[in-house]
Amino acid sequence: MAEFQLYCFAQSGNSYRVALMLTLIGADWQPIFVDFFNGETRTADYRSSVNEMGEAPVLVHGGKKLSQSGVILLYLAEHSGKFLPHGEDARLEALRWIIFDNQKLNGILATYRFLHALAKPSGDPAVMKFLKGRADSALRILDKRLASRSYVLGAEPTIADLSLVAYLYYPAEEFGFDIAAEHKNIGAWLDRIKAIPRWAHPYDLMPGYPLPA
Ligand SMILES: N[C@@H](CCC(=O)N[C@@H](CS)C(=O)NCC(=O)O)C(=O)O
Repeated sequence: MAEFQLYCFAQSGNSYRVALMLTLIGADWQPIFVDFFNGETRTADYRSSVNEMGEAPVLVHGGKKLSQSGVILLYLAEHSGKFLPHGEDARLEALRWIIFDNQKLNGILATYRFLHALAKPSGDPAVMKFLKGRADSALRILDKRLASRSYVLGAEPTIADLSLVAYLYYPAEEFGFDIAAEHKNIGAWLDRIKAIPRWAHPYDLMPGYPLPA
């Protein structure tokens, strides 16, 4: 058995943050497929034996079982010494961006993409308009941040970057708009992260793609 197990599925950008981190740090890990689209995270069994919050990702490492991608990223950074923000100020700054990301950026973008590309029926137009406005606003904030820095905290990539890329490599058709083309600094930053050795696309890292027709 691999050292780390990750409960995840291919369409989950929340899980991708962790799958990417494990891959970039060269960890010995294996995915455990979560059948999200058939309701696995809503089952009593999943909630009692995997995650009471009913979410993926969940990381298992020896006797530890962790959920919330931000917590898992911090754990892996401290464990490996890689993508770790150094010093108290940098650590707090990374957490500030991770929380912003979870709530306002990928937190909203994930729902928008789900309602656009995966839900049946797809989202109500008024709801979609509201979510798109919120997502655009958060993307503009990140784009501005990246105008004067290579990565979110500065010259080196950290867990803040690995959180913020969550849904941003999925195909533009799944959103109905092209994030990298509309936000040039984000586009350049995504290319820089893609150039880190061992980078892989979410659909190549996690099981469950494509969805059955
Ligand atoms: N803030 C959480 C979000 C996790 C999350 O919402 N995961 C989705 C899958 S992409 C999920 O399991 N949703 C189930 C639900 O909300 O019922 C994290 O970053 O880990």
